[in-house]
Amino acid sequence: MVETKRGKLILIEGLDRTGKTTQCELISKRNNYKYYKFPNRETPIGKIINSYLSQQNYDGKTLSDQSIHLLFSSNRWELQEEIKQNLLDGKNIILDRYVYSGVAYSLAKGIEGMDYEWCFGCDRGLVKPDLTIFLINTGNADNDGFGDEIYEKKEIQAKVRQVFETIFTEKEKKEYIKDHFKQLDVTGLGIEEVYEKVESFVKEETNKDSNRFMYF
Ligand code: DGP
Repeated sequence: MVETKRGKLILIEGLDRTGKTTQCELISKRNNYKYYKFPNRETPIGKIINSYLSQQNYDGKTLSDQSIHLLFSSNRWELQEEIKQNLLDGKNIILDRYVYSGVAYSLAKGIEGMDYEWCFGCDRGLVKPDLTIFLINTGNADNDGFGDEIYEKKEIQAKVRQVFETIFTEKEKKEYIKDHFKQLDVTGLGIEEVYEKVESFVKEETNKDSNRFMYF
């Protein structure tokens, strides 16, 4: 019996408004990748997250920082079996945000007791991407293009950015960064220019043999 080659798990991470969703959709459409966006706002937990982000029924007062952190993580766990099964069935997957956003947005709040280990703890055991592409944009330092969601503020984005950088330069394992991580500065680039680079990273990874799953 021929064993099915498992699919690749590729993640695009970055701050708000760096073009992650556009790039994920293009990769999905043009390379036949299955697309998962986190938070997934359609699940029961996702609906609470959406309500928190858009500051409707929940906000920072009615839902504690710890609770919302755990809900974001649960949202990833809700879809974990489905993601793993798709990979085992040989399907390639592109992820729009995942564990690193979970850690970065919560850590940026600077809440006592919510340190890196705490923030990271509930995501331990999730399948780790074969490749993480981190998009940075040094051009959107003002509020242009930000909507009304809870984190879409200049000061918060600046802190999140610092935390992302700390994660990728200090916290994540050096072997992972060397073999499974690419940073891409998209400042001033058009959609197709960014796509060309993202696609080259994706293709390079797709051509590598799939090995055993890695886990956070
Ligand atoms: P998006 O749909 O990609 O625009 O993400 C919605 C917002 O939620 C965005 O400001 C980033 C934030 N976010 C995404 N994932 C997480 C997470 O796991 N934890 C926290 N605290 N925030 C997150």
